[in-house]
Amino acid sequence: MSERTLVLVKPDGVSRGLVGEVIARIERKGLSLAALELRTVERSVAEQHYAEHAEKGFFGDLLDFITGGPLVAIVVEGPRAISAFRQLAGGTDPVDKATPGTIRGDFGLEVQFNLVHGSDSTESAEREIKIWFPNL
Ligand code: RTP
Ligand code: MG
Repeated sequence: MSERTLVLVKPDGVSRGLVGEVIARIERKGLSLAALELRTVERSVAEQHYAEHAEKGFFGDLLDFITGGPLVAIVVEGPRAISAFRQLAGGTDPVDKATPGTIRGDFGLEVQFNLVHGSDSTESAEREIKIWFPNL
């Protein structure tokens, strides 16, 4: 059964020229792209997207970072797409959690600059796709 997940190549991934690398890994895994857009988002969109972290100490920094430059928002589709992309991304901390062979493990050093986002559940995916692609 096919499902959809919301992927972001965060501003650090875009500025480092890793958009093609991330998309290649998604495609090589066998997943497909259902929508894709390069955009710079307003704070309100980032606040909605990361609402679950509103009380965290890093929330302000996270919003500054996500709104600080263009990012690429992608709807990725395929069998178990949500878990499959989380596996490609690797753990949140690129050094302590993500292993080599994952996007974060191969290209990241700091938890804030961890290159990609992927929805963490079917509920999150549905909620996030509505925020980023309301017409899909
Ligand atoms: P994401 O939502 O971006 O896919 O990442 P995730 O599920 O692996 O991690 P999550 O716990 O949802 O955290 C969201 C993002 O917040 C930033 N973060 N900074 N400074 C810090 O301690 C800290 N902790 C988290 C990261 O960019 C993380 O991806
Ligand atoms: Mg998350």
